[in-house]
Formats: sequence, structure tokens, C-alpha cells
Amino acid sequence: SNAAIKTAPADALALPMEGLKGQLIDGTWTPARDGTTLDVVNPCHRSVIAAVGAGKKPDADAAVAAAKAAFPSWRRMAARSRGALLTELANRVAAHAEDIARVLAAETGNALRTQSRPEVQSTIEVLRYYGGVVSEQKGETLPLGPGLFSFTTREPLGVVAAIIPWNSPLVLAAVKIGMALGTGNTLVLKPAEDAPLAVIKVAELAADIFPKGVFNLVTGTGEDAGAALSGHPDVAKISFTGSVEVGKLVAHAAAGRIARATLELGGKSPTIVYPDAATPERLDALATNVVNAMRFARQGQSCTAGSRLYVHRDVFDAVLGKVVEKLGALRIGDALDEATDIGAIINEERYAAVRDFVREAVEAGGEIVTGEVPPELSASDGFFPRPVIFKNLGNDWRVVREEVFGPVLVAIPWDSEDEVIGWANDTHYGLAAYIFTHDVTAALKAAERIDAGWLQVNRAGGQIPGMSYGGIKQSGIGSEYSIEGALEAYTARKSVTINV
Ligand code: TXE
Repeated sequence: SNAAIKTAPADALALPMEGLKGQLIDGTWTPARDGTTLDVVNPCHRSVIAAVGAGKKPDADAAVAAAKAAFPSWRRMAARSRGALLTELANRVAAHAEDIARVLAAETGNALRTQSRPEVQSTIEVLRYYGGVVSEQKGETLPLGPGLFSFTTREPLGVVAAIIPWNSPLVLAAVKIGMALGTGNTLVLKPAEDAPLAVIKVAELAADIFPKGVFNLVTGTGEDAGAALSGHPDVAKISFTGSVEVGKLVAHAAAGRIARATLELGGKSPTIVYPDAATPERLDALATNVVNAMRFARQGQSCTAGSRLYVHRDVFDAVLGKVVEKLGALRIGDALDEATDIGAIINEERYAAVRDFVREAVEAGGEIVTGEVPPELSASDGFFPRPVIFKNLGNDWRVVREEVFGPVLVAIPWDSEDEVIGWANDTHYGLAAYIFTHDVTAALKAAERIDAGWLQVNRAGGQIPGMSYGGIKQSGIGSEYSIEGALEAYTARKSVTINV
């Protein structure tokens, strides 16, 4: 039970939060216009670590107006000069990396060593990537025949509203900052109400880098600040990462005024293990990859989590045995404790949702290979569920079909390639897939047939700047992390045709 879970000594909780500001609107730090605030809670202790402005429609309106006013001169700045400002932001984040990582760990419950520090490093990489690459905002030329010549340019759209979730808030913010500002748009960023603090710290570093009104930050709930932004007539483009449910609302709001929307939504990604990947000498590395693919070290709260594990029947027991052994070596505990591998689920509601998934599957006869039904908590317990692996499940059960967004892996044996690829594709999601085989033909065949935006073969790492990343089916529209994705989604082509 949870009694065994270690928490950090109280002094480890002293956070670099002094002077934490709040909303950045038109270059000025402002509380919510109605004076209300939202508490930000450390999910490992349920302690309130900060209160931020509960921004609403008037705050969103002011931020959009500022971004709109700043657009004409920002769009005229040379791309390489905008890039230089993104690089400057990256350098400042690097100079404050440890402080930011600690705030990130405290608000998300994502362990400092395994998740939060690496996320800050990815944030720096992403900002540096866009800082360097935005000069590639080029057009094409087209000789249209005698006396006619045409060229295209890539024009920014205007005000971009970016709405981000709590699971890896900083790097997702960095991607949207890099894509929107790099291509000459102005920005209103809204972090998730559960984890706005690390993003606020980055906004503090950005405040005097960009001209006023170029980079705005509004804090508040999705229903208030988020909906006000996605429905705003002066927002030319919305970039949203979060749930499918809210993604549909955002898409509707955008469609109502023919605004553009990029959506990065959920997933139920398959991990497929072929027998040759689980030979005695490969088993250890394979099991590490399976654990990493499931993002257990982020409590499974990742859209790319490889949450359906399909293992060839011949090696099923051997693979499960090794994965359980690997999981057993991971320490669950306070996110700020250096020894911790796995931290806490973001909040009580998400903890209860994970518990419901597990309980329901157990009641239906699913067999728990490792873990337990997350226990009922007393009011001061952190939201620490143990990793769960299930076997003997029905293919149509909720835990097999829906995104749990918690540390719950379903393991299913397969016999034929056709069968397993059919199962892999039998979902309304299409985000990631992980394939483990050293047979090149098998890997390429699977890559060809699996419907997913991002396939990894013999790897289970994170996104790398430069590589397009995005989903198909209900996992989303558009791609991020690359300049191509930024140009497609954040600019419009303009053709100029000349009679020479
Ligand atoms: O996400 P929400 P939640 C999935 C995952 C998880 C579920 C619920 O399955 O269990 O979503 O998480 C803002 N108009 N993912 O409820 O609500 C909100 O303030 C405009 C997948 O936390 O989608 C926050 O900033 N905005 C995922 C952001 O949307 C609204 C990451 C995301 O919150 C809004 C997170 C509205 N009406 C959750 N309502 C991924 N793809 O990585 C909320 N928001």
C-alpha cells in the first residue's frame, strides 16, 4: 500500500518561487481583472504551492488585443532576428534550468531526475532549433510560360492562441512559442490550470526579450480563459494540446469563423514485440524500452504512451517477467527527491479515473500481473498509484480501448502478424507506435501498415526537434517539432504573379 512510499524531507520543498508573477499582457504583469485566483497544488503532498490569476474573458480579450496590435511590426522583423530572440530565450532558460525544473517537478508531480530536468533540456533544444531554423521560411518560384513569372511567400497568420496541458507543459509551450513567434505571428499562451508555474517562469524570462504584446500569457481555467481564446474573433489560429473531448470543442470554435486549428490529442499506442527482439541477450534492453514506451516514469501521463503491449506468444511470459522486474526496481516517491523514478498523478480527479479503469478491469476478470487497484487515499496522501500490468483481458474492454492516462499497461499475446496489426489499428487513435524486431523486412512491413503519426523501431524515446510529430485519426491534425509543420500550420502561402 501507499505506506511504503517515500516522501522528501520538508526542506526539499523549498522552491524558487519568490516573486512569481502571473499574467503577462501587453508587456505588463497583471492579476486577473476580477481579482480571483486559482491554487496550484503539489500532487505529491497536496500542498498549495502558489496561487495564480484566474483569468477570464476580459483578460483573454486584453491579451488578444495586445497581440493584434503588436503583429504588424513583428511580422516585418527579419526572420533571423526573430530567431535570435528565440535563441536568447533558450539561453536564459539554460541559465535558470535547475530552478525551472524544480518548479516543474513540484507542480506536475513528474520526478525531477527522470522527467522534469530532461523536460527543461528538451525545452532549451526546441527553442534553439526554432531559433536557428526560422530563416527557412522560404517560398517557391514558378516560371509560368513566356512573359509570366510567379513566386510565393510564406506569410504569418496573425494572433495565435496556444492552449497547453499539464503533463509536459514546458516543452509543449516551447514548441508553440517557437512555431508561432518564429514564423512571425504573435502569441497568447494559456497554460493548464494544474501546472502553469514553470511556463510563467519562462514567460518572466521572455518578457523583456520580445517587443511588448508579442508574447502574452493568460492563466485561468479551460472553461473561462481557454474557451474565450478559442472563440475569439481576432484569433487567426489555435494550437491546442489536450484531450480529444476539448479538442473537438476547440475545432468547432475555430470552424465557426474559419480559423485554423492544430490539434495534438490523445493516443492508445501499440507496442509490438516480435520473437526475435526477445532473445536472452536482447531481453533486458527490450524490457527497458517497453517500460519507457509506456512512460511509466511520467506515471503513464503521456499522449505517446505505448499502453497496449502486444507480445508474440512464444516470448510473452519471458517479456512480461522481465518488464515486471524492471518496474520493481523503480522508486515511487516525491517528485523532488533525487532517488525518485516515478512521481504522482496530477490531481485527485485523474487519480480516481485511473482507479476506476483498474477496478473495472479487475471486476471483469482481468488478471493483474503486477500492481494493485489504486487505494482510497486519506486527505493528505499524494496521488501515487503503483504501475499496473494486466493480462487476460477482452479486446473490447474499456481499459484496452480508451486512454487511461495513468500507469496502466495491458499485455496481449499474438500469433500472427496480420492479427496483431489488425488489433494495433483497431482504435480511433493514431498517434505513436513502437515496433521491436531486428528483422528489417518485418519492421518496414509493420511501418507501412500501422496507422500512426510516429513509429519508432527498437526505440522508445521522446520527440526530437526537426522530426515532424503529430497524430492521425482522432489523435489530431497537423504536426509539430519541425519547421515543415510550422510553415504548413502557422503561415499562409501568398502567390505573386507578374507579367514581365
Ligand atoms: O485535459 P483538457 P485534462 C487527455 C488524457 C487525460 C484527459 C483529461 O486522456 O486523461 O485528456 O485531461 C484547456 N476550451 N490528455 O482534463 O481538459 C485546459 O485548461 C478551451 C491528453 O486535463 O483537454 C488545459 O489548458 N480550452 C493530452 C488544456 O485545455 C480548454 C494532455 C488541456 O486540458 C477547455 C492532457 C475549453 N472548453 C490530457 N477546457 C495529450 N495529448 O498529451 C479545457 N481547456
